[in-house]
Amino acid sequence: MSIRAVAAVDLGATSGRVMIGRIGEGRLELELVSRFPNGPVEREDGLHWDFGALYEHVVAGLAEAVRREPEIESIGIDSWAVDYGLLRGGELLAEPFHYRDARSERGVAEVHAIVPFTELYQRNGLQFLPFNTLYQYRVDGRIADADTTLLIPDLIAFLLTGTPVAERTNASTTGLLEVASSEWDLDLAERLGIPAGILPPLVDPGTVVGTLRPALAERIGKDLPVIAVGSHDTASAVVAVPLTNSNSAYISCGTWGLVGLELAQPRVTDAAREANFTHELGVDGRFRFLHNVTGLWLLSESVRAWEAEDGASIDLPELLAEASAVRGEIPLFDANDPSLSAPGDMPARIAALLGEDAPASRAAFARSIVESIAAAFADAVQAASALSGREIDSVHLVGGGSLNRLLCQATADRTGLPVLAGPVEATALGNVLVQARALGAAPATLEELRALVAATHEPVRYEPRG
Ligand code: LRH
Repeated sequence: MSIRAVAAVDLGATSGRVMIGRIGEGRLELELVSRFPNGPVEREDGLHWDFGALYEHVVAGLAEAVRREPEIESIGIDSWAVDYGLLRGGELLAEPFHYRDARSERGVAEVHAIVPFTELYQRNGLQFLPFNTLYQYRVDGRIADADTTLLIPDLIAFLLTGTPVAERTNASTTGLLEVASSEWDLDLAERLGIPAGILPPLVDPGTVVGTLRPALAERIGKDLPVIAVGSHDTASAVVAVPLTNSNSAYISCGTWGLVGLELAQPRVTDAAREANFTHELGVDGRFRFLHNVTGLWLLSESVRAWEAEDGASIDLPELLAEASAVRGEIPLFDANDPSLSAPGDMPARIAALLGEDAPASRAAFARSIVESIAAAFADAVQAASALSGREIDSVHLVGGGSLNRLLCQATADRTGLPVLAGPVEATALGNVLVQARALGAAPATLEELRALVAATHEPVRYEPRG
């Protein structure tokens, strides 16, 4: 067996990266090619993504990847969920909105007036998040002008190849996919005034979307196929959680903390709806039965506010080390409070929730944030266990949060379970694995793929302290 190489584009809400993945001879490795900042940009009509800049970074990163590794055989793209571009005649009609834009609130009220949430949940199995795509579509004035809608990774794949598709794991976050059939719910779309004709054909992870348009093949330096991966970043991350049995919960922790279990069959029950547990589609038709907890967004936005105040950058590891040394009662707040969703002065908004308990020092403040996130993680792990009837005996924590030792230990302490931390780049690894499998360069089952992750990226273990 030889070593095979692919390129993974992984776009998160706070940063994006292009990586080379190498697999074979028992190895699974990533090489970082480029990393670029991402985030909300304020425009006249609300919060958007700077999609033009993002796309340029992707193409430049791919060109650099091929320059470094001419043996690259394919490209896979994943990103955060729910956001989309509208196109007409192959042209983007407007810059995509950011899911944190306030316009979707109106969409929620309008959608629920037509289809009550209990019915929606029965149809799509999705937890309520005010930015689920269907709420955004409902208030998007340009939708009537569009002939196609594409979620962010599909939009990039389209710009690269010219083929419009909807990859299924991410399509499941729109709210327009039936949980029972994993097909578009055209009846629901029609009732909500969303033209069914703009929804592109669904494809499963592992499908070749197309090959690079000639101009892009020239710029990138090679004629390559784009392979659909679990294009929802969380779907790719879950592929690379080194789960060894079904009694482990997972937390994919970056901007968000996605806390839950993998299920073979959906559990669309009243209790799951009331606990706001979702059924996002996973790779190979699995269900990601999970709950969104506001994750490192609380910390990164606080740091951003403090840096603006100081006019200087903050050393995060140093701040976290000081936070670990804080002693005494740590005040907690609800990490999922809706007031913390929009960008802005995060410390002031958290202080408003904490009232007179709000800590005075930044270190104590950071500690409150981390402990509050961990407390919300623990509640969600417990809910996942109760709703599924599974005894949970360990928690895998992957993504950027796995490097945060304070968070990992606090999660172990508050769940009372061992936390197995890492890999930090689970999303990119899942992206690489699904491409490699499609190329015949990786084993067939998710269990075998995860065993390869476990063998090549040994997790760091945190035992709960009494
Ligand atoms: C994480 C994520 C999450 C979604 C949110 C919009 O990056 O994809 O799974 O709920 O972003």
